[in-house]
Amino acid sequence: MHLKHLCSVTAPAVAAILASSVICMSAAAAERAVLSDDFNDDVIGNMWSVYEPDPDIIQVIEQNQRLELPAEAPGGASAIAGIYGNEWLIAPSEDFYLHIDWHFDRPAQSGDSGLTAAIVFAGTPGIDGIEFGALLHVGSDADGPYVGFEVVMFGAVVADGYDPLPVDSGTAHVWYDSEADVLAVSLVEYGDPDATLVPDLGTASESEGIAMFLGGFTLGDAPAMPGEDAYIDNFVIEEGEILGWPVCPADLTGDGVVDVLDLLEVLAAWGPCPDCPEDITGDGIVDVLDLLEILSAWGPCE
Ligand SMILES: [Ca+2]
Ligand SMILES: [Ca+2]
Ligand SMILES: [Ca+2]
Ligand SMILES: [Ca+2]
Repeated sequence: MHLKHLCSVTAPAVAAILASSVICMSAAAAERAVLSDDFNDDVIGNMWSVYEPDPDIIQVIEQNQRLELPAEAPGGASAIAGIYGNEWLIAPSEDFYLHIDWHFDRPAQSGDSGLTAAIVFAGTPGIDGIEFGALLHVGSDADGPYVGFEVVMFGAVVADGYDPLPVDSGTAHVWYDSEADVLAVSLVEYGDPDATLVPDLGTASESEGIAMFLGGFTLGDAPAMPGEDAYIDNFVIEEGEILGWPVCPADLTGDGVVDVLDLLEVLAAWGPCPDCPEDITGDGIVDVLDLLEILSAWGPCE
């Protein structure tokens, strides 16, 4: 996370564009989310697994309708905390588009700390995979607030770029062209011509999928970072194919339990319904077979 001095890649004028990005943020709103989380109900929920090995130093908490990452670094301790996809992966065989809102309070920060969104290639969708992926982060270090990215392969940084961070909030955009096998990251918008490009994503993950990690970190000399200073919100995969999700297809409402509310969803969608979640059996029609799926999955999702 602190490998920023390797090579200063052609850093596009991110900073300049960033300043204007706040205005056009809402234009990138999702039309039809494939998978999303607004972090609004105070429970991290079964879409994510929590990685929080040093809660005395940094925590990940869903509260105040967002995912907060409060940190304290007593005695210069360093740690990372966050959430990663609970056994779901993004298929590298399809194009995908995702975005994440972030807030990092620059005036309060002067040491090594920040927020990270990591696209982790292949392997277990946990933090261990991060030695193998693409990291987008906003943070601060001795030189001040920055926005940066790193591409890490087998533990070595193979590309990185850093620019000053001129704003406290924004939206990170990540999109993937499966044919060209290029991942692009931008704090401005989808299709940003100055986006940072990461090649060979699909190649690196061809047998499995791409995992997501969202989190924060503090690297020792950082001041305390309350949750209001550093948080993530509105994770939205707008397009793409998700592998391994939902864990519980009969839980149509997504509340972790199959009950009468899910049954009502099926009844409300009764009849021909191609590509709709209520068609649990996937035969293009919502009928008694889907109702039976609800009944056989009744109760809490495993
Ligand atoms: Ca939640
Ligand atoms: Ca929210
Ligand atoms: Ca439900
Ligand atoms: Ca059906």
